[in-house]
Amino acid sequence: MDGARLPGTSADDGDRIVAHVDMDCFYAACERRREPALEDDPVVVGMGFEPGETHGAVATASYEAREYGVDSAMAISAALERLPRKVDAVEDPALDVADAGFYRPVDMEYYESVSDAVRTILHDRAPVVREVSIDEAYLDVTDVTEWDTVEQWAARLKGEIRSTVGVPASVGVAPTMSAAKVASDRDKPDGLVVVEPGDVREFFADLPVEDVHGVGPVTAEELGELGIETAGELASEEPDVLEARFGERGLEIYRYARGEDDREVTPRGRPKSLSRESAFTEATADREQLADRVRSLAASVADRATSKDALYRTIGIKVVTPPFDVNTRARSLPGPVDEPDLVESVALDLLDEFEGQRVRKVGVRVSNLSFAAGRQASLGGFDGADDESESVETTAEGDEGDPGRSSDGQVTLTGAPWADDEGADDATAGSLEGQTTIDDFRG
Ligand code: TTP
Ligand code: MG
Repeated sequence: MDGARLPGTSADDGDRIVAHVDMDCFYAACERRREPALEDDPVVVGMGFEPGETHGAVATASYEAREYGVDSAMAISAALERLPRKVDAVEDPALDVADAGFYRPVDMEYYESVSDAVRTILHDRAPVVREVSIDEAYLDVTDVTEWDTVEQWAARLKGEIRSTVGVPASVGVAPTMSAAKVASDRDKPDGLVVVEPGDVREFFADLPVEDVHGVGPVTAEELGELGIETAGELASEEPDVLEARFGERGLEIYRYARGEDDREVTPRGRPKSLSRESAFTEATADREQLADRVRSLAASVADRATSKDALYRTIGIKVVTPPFDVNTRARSLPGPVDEPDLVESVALDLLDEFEGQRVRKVGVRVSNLSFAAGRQASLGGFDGADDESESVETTAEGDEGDPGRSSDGQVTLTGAPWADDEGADDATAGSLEGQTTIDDFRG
């Protein structure tokens, strides 16, 4: 990948091979699985819908139904205007049966069972799986395939899902989670798109800004007002313009648009690290103000670790100084602990190095996590319900490398900025600073 890199980020994009699997028109595909006669016809699945009725909303529509303009979230009544029911078309000479579809009510229990079957295959085939919704998951497949064989690998995975479970999937493969997600969407249905390391920035360039991770409809509209329509334009905007308009989040979407995404695929409930960070309205060098903020972040992180039964061996801070310099410092302990006081004292100690410097943002992080035996964090289901909050805590590893040793045998780490997974750390900043919104952040 070309373009500027943040200090400490990996120089090699090819580090990880990430696959994103997203099932095609999932609920409709499930309906077809148990009712094969629906195979080539338009199928609409309605939420709050009952056969013969016109109320409810479209949960999903098969690709054939989408050609009639039927799509998720549309009222069933509106969908029926575009695509009448087969049964009605049979009886009404004014309607053409060929231009009519099948309408089915949502049956979550059944879809969950199909999802479970897909999930079993994903876990069989990939060492690291992160389920994000009923029909979507990220896989880290670095250890089971190579860049020059990953296309066949992914094709086999799709084939296995299709032949074993009987539903179609689209797969995107890329060196980052956000590129993999966009790639899986690129050639739907039954798609398979591989974005090789080095091609990520180019792959993003012509995409609409909405495709950039963290950019929802509201942000996209505001970017439009700045004349930014594509990810490529976002990637070449001046970062301070974006920061002035969107705060810290402007820098995040800027990085994502540049293909920079060091989030790591982690199984749900088992984060690699837990972190909290918080921005100041104005950069400050005030020692007490900084220490206060670090104390409250340390308490929050330690609390989080305790509630997850996580023990940590490394405690770190992140200090962002103007203009956008991200500094991380960390210290490793002789063994894993769950000691909130230690998180605070180590974090404050590490902060000392920045005495006198103006700081715009601070963060506290615990990493090198292990989980208390017998009290494992749940790996969760396929429903994605707690994904947002979980991703708040999931930050990239990558700063564990190349440690320098200090005299007392503890390890001091410096290096990579933390990934702000899902941008949700700003939600925390908001709760402390009372000013951040995450209105249009998508998972
Ligand atoms: P999606 O993966 O967004 O959609 P999809 O699988 O139907 O179609 P695509 O081929 O574009 O991936 O969502 C998965 C399921 O979630 C979908 O089948 C139905 C449900 N869903 C809703 O109930 N309401 C919605 O607004 C959306 C978008 C999805
Ligand atoms: Mg889908």
